[in-house]
Amino acid sequence: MTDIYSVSAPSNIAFLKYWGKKDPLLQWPANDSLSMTLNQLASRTTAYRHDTEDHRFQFQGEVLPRDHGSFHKVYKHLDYLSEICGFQEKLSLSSTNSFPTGAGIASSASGLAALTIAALACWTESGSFSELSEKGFSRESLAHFARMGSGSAGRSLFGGFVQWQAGTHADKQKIIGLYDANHWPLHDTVALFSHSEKSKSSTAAHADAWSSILFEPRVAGAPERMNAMLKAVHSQSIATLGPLLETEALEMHAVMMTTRPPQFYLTTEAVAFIAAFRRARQDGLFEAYFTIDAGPNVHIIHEASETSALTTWTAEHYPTLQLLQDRVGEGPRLERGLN
Ligand code: 2P0
Repeated sequence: MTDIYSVSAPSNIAFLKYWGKKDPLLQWPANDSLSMTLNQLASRTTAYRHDTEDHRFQFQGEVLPRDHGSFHKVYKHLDYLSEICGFQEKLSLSSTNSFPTGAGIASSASGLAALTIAALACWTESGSFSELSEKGFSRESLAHFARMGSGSAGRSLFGGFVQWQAGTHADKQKIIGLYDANHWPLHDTVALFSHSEKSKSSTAAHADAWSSILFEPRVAGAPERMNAMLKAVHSQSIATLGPLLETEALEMHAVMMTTRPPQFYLTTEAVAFIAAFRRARQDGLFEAYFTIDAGPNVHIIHEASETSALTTWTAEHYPTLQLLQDRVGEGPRLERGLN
Protein backbone atom coordinates (compact mmCIF):
# COMPACT_ATOMS: atom_id res chain seq x y z
CA MET A 1 0.00 0.00 0.00
CA THR A 2 1.24 3.48 -0.84
CA ASP A 3 -0.11 6.91 -0.01
CA ILE A 4 -2.13 8.54 -2.75
CA TYR A 5 -2.80 12.27 -2.88
CA SER A 6 -6.08 13.48 -4.39
CA VAL A 7 -6.67 17.04 -5.48
CA SER A 8 -9.75 18.74 -6.81
CA ALA A 9 -8.86 22.11 -8.35
CA PRO A 10 -11.50 24.39 -9.85
CA SER A 11 -11.40 26.36 -13.04
CA ASN A 12 -11.74 30.13 -12.87
CA ILE A 13 -13.41 32.70 -15.04
CA ALA A 14 -11.48 35.91 -15.66
CA PHE A 15 -13.36 39.18 -15.22
CA LEU A 16 -10.30 41.16 -16.32
CA LYS A 17 -8.37 38.94 -18.71
CA TYR A 18 -4.75 37.84 -18.89
CA TRP A 19 -3.94 38.22 -22.57
CA GLY A 20 -0.36 38.75 -23.74
CA LYS A 21 2.89 38.21 -21.85
CA LYS A 22 5.77 40.57 -21.20
CA ASP A 23 8.00 37.53 -20.78
CA PRO A 24 6.77 34.08 -21.83
CA LEU A 25 9.62 32.17 -20.16
CA LEU A 26 9.04 33.83 -16.80
CA GLN A 27 5.25 33.82 -17.33
CA TRP A 28 5.07 37.56 -16.77
CA PRO A 29 1.69 38.88 -17.94
CA ALA A 30 1.25 42.15 -19.82
CA ASN A 31 -1.47 43.30 -17.39
CA ASP A 32 -3.04 42.46 -14.03
CA SER A 33 -6.03 40.09 -14.11
CA LEU A 34 -9.01 39.43 -11.85
CA SER A 35 -11.02 36.21 -11.68
CA MET A 36 -13.74 34.32 -9.89
CA THR A 37 -12.91 30.77 -8.88
CA LEU A 38 -15.59 28.28 -9.86
CA ASN A 39 -17.04 25.41 -7.86
CA GLN A 40 -18.15 22.42 -9.98
CA LEU A 41 -16.04 22.93 -13.10
CA ALA A 42 -12.87 21.29 -11.84
CA SER A 43 -9.99 18.92 -12.52
CA ARG A 44 -9.42 16.01 -10.17
CA THR A 45 -5.89 14.65 -10.08
CA THR A 46 -4.39 11.84 -8.02
CA ALA A 47 -0.68 11.20 -7.54
CA TYR A 48 1.43 8.47 -6.01
CA ARG A 49 5.12 7.64 -6.17
CA HIS A 50 6.01 5.29 -8.95
CA ASP A 51 9.36 3.56 -9.19
CA THR A 52 9.93 3.82 -12.95
CA GLU A 53 12.10 5.70 -15.43
CA ASP A 54 9.56 8.41 -16.25
CA HIS A 55 6.37 9.90 -14.86
CA ARG A 56 3.16 8.23 -15.92
CA PHE A 57 0.18 10.44 -16.75
CA GLN A 58 -3.33 9.22 -17.37
CA PHE A 59 -6.12 11.51 -18.58
CA GLN A 60 -9.77 10.41 -18.50
CA GLY A 61 -8.52 6.81 -18.21
CA GLU A 62 -6.02 6.90 -21.10
CA VAL A 63 -2.25 6.74 -20.52
CA LEU A 64 -0.71 9.67 -22.42
CA PRO A 65 3.00 9.42 -23.18
CA ARG A 66 5.47 12.30 -23.01
CA ASP A 67 5.32 12.93 -26.77
CA HIS A 68 1.50 13.21 -26.83
CA GLY A 69 0.75 16.54 -28.57
CA SER A 70 -1.63 18.54 -26.39
CA PHE A 71 -0.40 17.12 -23.07
CA HIS A 72 3.30 17.98 -23.45
CA LYS A 73 2.62 20.80 -20.97
CA VAL A 74 2.00 18.23 -18.23
CA TYR A 75 5.40 16.52 -18.53
CA LYS A 76 7.16 19.85 -19.07
CA HIS A 77 5.62 21.16 -15.87
CA LEU A 78 6.52 18.03 -13.89
CA ASP A 79 10.13 18.41 -15.12
CA TYR A 80 10.11 22.08 -14.09
CA LEU A 81 8.73 21.36 -10.60
CA SER A 82 11.10 18.45 -10.11
CA GLU A 83 14.12 20.53 -11.08
CA ILE A 84 13.26 23.75 -9.27
CA CYS A 85 12.13 22.03 -6.06
CA GLY A 86 14.75 19.25 -6.15
CA PHE A 87 12.50 16.16 -6.16
CA GLN A 88 13.74 13.15 -8.14
CA GLU A 89 11.01 10.53 -7.57
CA LYS A 90 8.82 9.70 -10.53
CA LEU A 91 5.05 9.97 -10.08
CA SER A 92 2.01 8.23 -11.41
CA LEU A 93 -0.76 10.73 -11.99
CA SER A 94 -4.32 10.33 -13.10
CA SER A 95 -6.55 13.24 -14.03
CA THR A 96 -10.15 13.84 -15.06
CA ASN A 97 -12.10 16.98 -15.90
CA SER A 98 -15.72 17.62 -15.05
CA PHE A 99 -16.12 19.57 -18.32
CA PRO A 100 -15.02 19.34 -21.97
CA THR A 101 -11.29 19.94 -22.42
CA GLY A 102 -10.06 22.67 -24.77
CA ALA A 103 -13.45 24.37 -25.16
CA GLY A 104 -12.68 27.71 -23.56
CA ILE A 105 -13.48 26.64 -20.01
CA ALA A 106 -9.87 27.07 -18.97
CA SER A 107 -9.05 23.37 -18.62
CA SER A 108 -5.40 24.33 -18.38
CA ALA A 109 -6.18 26.50 -15.33
CA SER A 110 -7.79 23.73 -13.30
CA GLY A 111 -5.59 21.00 -14.78
CA LEU A 112 -2.24 22.64 -14.11
CA ALA A 113 -3.38 23.83 -10.66
CA ALA A 114 -4.41 20.26 -9.73
CA LEU A 115 -1.19 18.84 -11.18
CA THR A 116 1.00 21.29 -9.24
CA ILE A 117 -0.72 20.60 -5.91
CA ALA A 118 -0.86 16.81 -6.41
CA ALA A 119 2.82 16.54 -7.41
CA LEU A 120 4.11 18.72 -4.56
CA ALA A 121 1.80 17.06 -2.00
CA CYS A 122 3.09 13.66 -3.11
CA TRP A 123 6.77 14.62 -3.13
CA THR A 124 6.53 16.29 0.30
CA GLU A 125 4.07 13.70 1.71
CA SER A 126 1.61 16.43 2.67
CA GLY A 127 -2.05 15.55 3.14
CA SER A 128 -3.28 19.14 3.57
CA PHE A 129 -2.46 22.71 2.61
CA SER A 130 -1.24 23.41 6.13
CA GLU A 131 1.23 20.49 5.90
CA LEU A 132 2.39 21.81 2.53
CA SER A 133 2.88 25.23 4.08
CA GLU A 134 4.90 23.76 7.00
CA LYS A 135 7.18 22.20 4.37
CA GLY A 136 7.77 25.57 2.73
CA PHE A 137 5.00 25.53 0.13
CA SER A 138 2.61 28.32 1.07
CA ARG A 139 -0.60 28.84 -0.88
CA GLU A 140 0.96 31.77 -2.73
CA SER A 141 4.12 29.85 -3.62
CA LEU A 142 1.94 27.01 -4.98
CA ALA A 143 0.06 29.62 -7.04
CA HIS A 144 3.33 30.83 -8.56
CA PHE A 145 4.44 27.27 -9.35
CA ALA A 146 1.04 26.63 -10.98
CA ARG A 147 1.30 29.87 -12.99
CA MET A 148 4.56 28.59 -14.50
CA GLY A 149 2.56 25.65 -15.89
CA SER A 150 -0.25 27.84 -17.20
CA GLY A 151 -0.72 31.48 -16.26
CA SER A 152 -4.40 31.27 -15.38
CA ALA A 153 -3.74 28.20 -13.16
CA GLY A 154 -2.14 30.43 -10.53
CA ARG A 155 -5.49 32.08 -9.84
CA SER A 156 -7.14 28.67 -9.20
CA LEU A 157 -5.10 28.18 -6.01
CA PHE A 158 -7.46 30.50 -4.15
CA GLY A 159 -11.23 30.45 -3.74
CA GLY A 160 -13.55 33.40 -4.24
CA PHE A 161 -12.23 36.44 -6.09
CA VAL A 162 -8.56 36.47 -7.04
CA GLN A 163 -6.16 39.05 -8.42
CA TRP A 164 -2.92 38.33 -10.27
CA GLN A 165 -0.70 41.42 -10.18
CA ALA A 166 2.01 41.70 -12.82
CA GLY A 167 4.27 43.91 -10.66
CA THR A 168 7.21 45.94 -11.89
CA HIS A 169 9.46 42.90 -12.49
CA ALA A 170 8.69 39.28 -13.34
CA ASP A 171 9.76 38.26 -9.82
CA LYS A 172 7.51 40.87 -8.18
CA GLN A 173 4.28 39.24 -9.36
CA LYS A 174 1.62 38.59 -6.73
CA ILE A 175 -1.40 36.30 -6.68
CA ILE A 176 -3.86 37.33 -4.02
CA GLY A 177 -7.11 35.86 -2.74
CA LEU A 178 -9.09 39.12 -2.37
CA TYR A 179 -12.44 37.86 -1.07
CA ASP A 180 -13.74 34.43 -0.05
CA ALA A 181 -16.54 32.78 -1.98
CA ASN A 182 -19.11 33.87 0.61
CA HIS A 183 -18.36 37.55 -0.07
CA TRP A 184 -20.67 37.50 -3.11
CA PRO A 185 -22.44 34.31 -4.25
CA LEU A 186 -22.24 34.98 -8.00
CA HIS A 187 -23.20 32.34 -10.54
CA ASP A 188 -21.60 31.43 -13.87
CA THR A 189 -23.96 29.73 -16.32
CA VAL A 190 -21.95 28.55 -19.31
CA ALA A 191 -23.67 28.35 -22.70
CA LEU A 192 -21.73 25.53 -24.34
CA PHE A 193 -21.28 26.18 -28.05
CA SER A 194 -18.37 23.84 -28.57
CA HIS A 195 -16.96 20.65 -27.07
CA SER A 196 -14.01 20.51 -29.41
CA GLU A 197 -10.37 21.49 -29.01
CA LYS A 198 -9.44 25.11 -29.62
CA SER A 199 -8.13 25.95 -33.09
CA LYS A 200 -5.05 27.58 -31.56
CA SER A 201 -3.63 27.08 -28.07
CA SER A 202 -3.76 30.03 -25.69
CA THR A 203 0.02 29.93 -25.29
CA ALA A 204 0.55 30.41 -29.05
CA ALA A 205 -2.16 33.09 -29.24
CA HIS A 206 -0.69 35.03 -26.27
CA ALA A 207 2.49 35.43 -28.31
CA ASP A 208 0.57 36.90 -31.27
CA ALA A 209 -1.33 39.42 -29.13
CA TRP A 210 1.43 42.02 -29.53
CA SER A 211 0.86 42.15 -33.29
CA SER A 212 -2.59 43.72 -32.82
CA ILE A 213 -2.80 47.50 -33.11
CA LEU A 214 -5.37 47.32 -30.28
CA PHE A 215 -3.09 45.49 -27.85
CA GLU A 216 -1.17 48.40 -26.35
CA PRO A 217 -4.26 50.62 -25.79
CA ARG A 218 -5.94 47.65 -24.12
CA VAL A 219 -3.01 47.11 -21.74
CA ALA A 220 -2.82 50.87 -21.05
CA GLY A 221 -6.50 50.91 -20.05
CA ALA A 222 -6.30 47.84 -17.82
CA PRO A 223 -5.41 49.61 -14.50
CA GLU A 224 -8.45 51.90 -14.72
CA ARG A 225 -10.71 48.97 -15.58
CA MET A 226 -9.22 46.95 -12.72
CA ASN A 227 -10.01 49.73 -10.24
CA ALA A 228 -13.59 49.94 -11.47
CA MET A 229 -14.01 46.15 -11.29
CA LEU A 230 -12.49 45.97 -7.80
CA LYS A 231 -14.97 48.59 -6.60
CA ALA A 232 -17.87 46.68 -8.19
CA VAL A 233 -16.80 43.37 -6.61
CA HIS A 234 -16.21 45.05 -3.25
CA SER A 235 -19.68 46.63 -3.26
CA GLN A 236 -21.30 43.53 -4.84
CA SER A 237 -22.82 45.62 -7.62
CA ILE A 238 -23.73 43.47 -10.64
CA ALA A 239 -25.10 46.59 -12.39
CA THR A 240 -21.59 48.09 -12.24
CA LEU A 241 -19.58 44.92 -12.82
CA GLY A 242 -21.70 43.58 -15.70
CA PRO A 243 -21.00 46.23 -18.37
CA LEU A 244 -17.30 46.17 -17.45
CA LEU A 245 -17.25 42.38 -17.97
CA GLU A 246 -18.79 42.65 -21.41
CA THR A 247 -16.53 45.47 -22.63
CA GLU A 248 -13.50 43.59 -21.33
CA ALA A 249 -14.39 40.34 -23.12
CA LEU A 250 -15.20 42.11 -26.38
CA GLU A 251 -11.98 44.11 -26.29
CA MET A 252 -9.93 40.95 -25.73
CA HIS A 253 -11.64 39.31 -28.70
CA ALA A 254 -11.08 42.48 -30.77
CA VAL A 255 -7.36 42.10 -30.02
CA MET A 256 -7.50 38.43 -31.01
CA MET A 257 -9.28 39.22 -34.28
CA THR A 258 -6.76 41.93 -35.24
CA THR A 259 -3.54 39.99 -34.67
CA ARG A 260 -1.40 38.84 -37.59
CA PRO A 261 -2.63 36.24 -38.37
CA PRO A 262 -6.10 36.99 -36.93
CA GLN A 263 -7.61 34.55 -34.48
CA PHE A 264 -11.36 33.94 -34.31
CA TYR A 265 -12.39 32.00 -31.23
CA LEU A 266 -15.97 33.22 -31.44
CA THR A 267 -18.39 31.47 -33.76
CA THR A 268 -21.37 33.02 -35.59
CA GLU A 269 -23.67 31.01 -33.30
CA ALA A 270 -22.06 32.47 -30.18
CA VAL A 271 -22.20 36.03 -31.59
CA ALA A 272 -25.90 35.64 -32.48
CA PHE A 273 -26.56 34.30 -28.98
CA ILE A 274 -24.81 37.30 -27.40
CA ALA A 275 -26.91 39.73 -29.48
CA ALA A 276 -30.18 37.98 -28.52
CA PHE A 277 -29.09 37.77 -24.88
CA ARG A 278 -28.39 41.51 -24.76
CA ARG A 279 -31.80 42.29 -26.29
CA ALA A 280 -33.53 40.07 -23.72
CA ARG A 281 -31.72 41.89 -20.93
CA GLN A 282 -32.69 45.27 -22.42
CA ASP A 283 -36.28 44.01 -22.47
CA GLY A 284 -35.97 43.46 -18.73
CA LEU A 285 -36.19 39.64 -18.76
CA PHE A 286 -33.19 39.18 -16.45
CA GLU A 287 -30.13 40.96 -15.13
CA ALA A 288 -27.13 38.97 -16.31
CA TYR A 289 -23.94 39.76 -18.23
CA PHE A 290 -21.60 37.74 -20.42
CA THR A 291 -17.91 37.17 -20.60
CA ILE A 292 -15.95 34.93 -22.98
CA ASP A 293 -12.54 33.25 -22.74
CA ALA A 294 -10.37 31.91 -25.55
CA GLY A 295 -13.18 29.83 -27.02
CA PRO A 296 -16.77 30.15 -28.23
CA ASN A 297 -18.53 29.35 -24.95
CA VAL A 298 -20.40 32.20 -23.34
CA HIS A 299 -20.11 32.58 -19.56
CA ILE A 300 -23.16 34.32 -18.10
CA ILE A 301 -22.44 35.98 -14.77
CA HIS A 302 -25.45 36.64 -12.56
CA GLU A 303 -26.90 36.47 -9.07
CA ALA A 304 -28.95 33.45 -7.89
CA SER A 305 -32.19 35.43 -8.21
CA GLU A 306 -31.78 35.46 -12.02
CA THR A 307 -31.20 31.73 -12.61
CA SER A 308 -34.81 30.84 -13.23
CA ALA A 309 -35.53 33.69 -15.69
CA LEU A 310 -32.28 33.00 -17.52
CA THR A 311 -32.82 29.25 -17.92
CA THR A 312 -36.44 29.82 -18.98
CA TRP A 313 -35.29 32.23 -21.68
CA THR A 314 -32.55 29.92 -22.98
CA ALA A 315 -34.89 26.88 -22.94
CA GLU A 316 -37.43 28.83 -25.00
CA HIS A 317 -35.02 30.32 -27.55
CA TYR A 318 -32.19 27.75 -27.57
CA PRO A 319 -33.89 24.44 -26.67
CA THR A 320 -30.89 22.30 -27.71
CA LEU A 321 -28.23 24.48 -26.09
CA GLN A 322 -26.36 22.78 -23.26
CA LEU A 323 -25.88 24.90 -20.14
CA LEU A 324 -23.33 24.20 -17.40
CA GLN A 325 -24.43 25.72 -14.12
CA ASP A 326 -21.73 26.81 -11.72
CA ARG A 327 -21.05 29.41 -9.08
CA VAL A 328 -18.19 30.91 -7.12
CA GLY A 329 -16.28 28.25 -5.17
CA GLU A 330 -13.94 27.90 -2.24
CA GLY A 331 -10.81 26.80 -4.08
CA PRO A 332 -8.85 23.56 -4.33
CA ARG A 333 -9.08 20.59 -1.96
CA LEU A 334 -6.37 18.12 -1.05
CA GLU A 335 -6.70 14.71 0.66
CA ARG A 336 -4.44 11.78 1.41
CA GLY A 337 -5.58 8.16 1.15
CA LEU A 338 -4.21 4.69 0.58
CA ASN A 339 -3.69 3.24 -2.89
C1 2P0 B 1 -7.61 34.42 -18.58
N1 2P0 B 1 -7.13 33.22 -20.71
O1 2P0 B 1 -7.30 35.42 -17.93
C2 2P0 B 1 -7.44 34.46 -20.09
C3 2P0 B 1 -8.69 34.93 -20.75
C4 2P0 B 1 -8.00 32.93 -21.83
C5 2P0 B 1 -8.77 34.16 -22.03
O2 2P0 B 1 -5.43 32.79 -19.39
O3 2P0 B 1 0.19 30.22 -21.95
O4 2P0 B 1 -3.97 28.90 -20.75
O5 2P0 B 1 -0.75 28.57 -20.33
O6 2P0 B 1 -0.13 30.85 -19.56
O7 2P0 B 1 -3.40 30.59 -18.96
C6 2P0 B 1 -5.65 31.35 -21.18
O8 2P0 B 1 -4.25 31.33 -21.21
O9 2P0 B 1 -2.07 30.51 -21.10
C7 2P0 B 1 -6.06 32.50 -20.37
P1 2P0 B 1 -0.62 30.01 -20.72
P2 2P0 B 1 -3.44 30.26 -20.40
O10 2P0 B 1 -8.12 33.41 -18.03
